[in-house]
Amino acid sequence: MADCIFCKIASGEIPSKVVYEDNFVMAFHDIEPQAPTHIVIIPREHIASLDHVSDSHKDLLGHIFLSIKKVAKALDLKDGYRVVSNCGHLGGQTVSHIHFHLLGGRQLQWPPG
Ligand code: IU
Repeated sequence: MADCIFCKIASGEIPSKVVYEDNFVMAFHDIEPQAPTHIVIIPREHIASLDHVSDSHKDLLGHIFLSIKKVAKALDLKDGYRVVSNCGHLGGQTVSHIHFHLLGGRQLQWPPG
């Protein structure tokens, strides 16, 4: 999508600190980390949010979660981590390209704010 910042990151047009990528997903360091490790995982395909996924995305969603696990292992988050997808305005989503936050490296609290 032309003016989507995460599409531009996925294409390499905007640089990012990539930790993992393949044909379907990209994982990069969040520019405003909320934990010692804060990675954003996105599909290369533009999907606006979790609310916009359909049956046709089942394989992709599975691939995203397997990639998250791979990244967590590569970054040695063996004591635990959190995966979050903010969806829509009240969910706190600020970038309209579906993404998953991988947070770790400190004791995370519950509930989130
Ligand atoms: P949110 O769930 O939509 O609020 O998450 C968007 C995240 O993307 C947020 O944590 C930003 O710091 C992060 N981010 C980024 O890493 N690089 C960018 O160029 C932009 C946002 I714009």
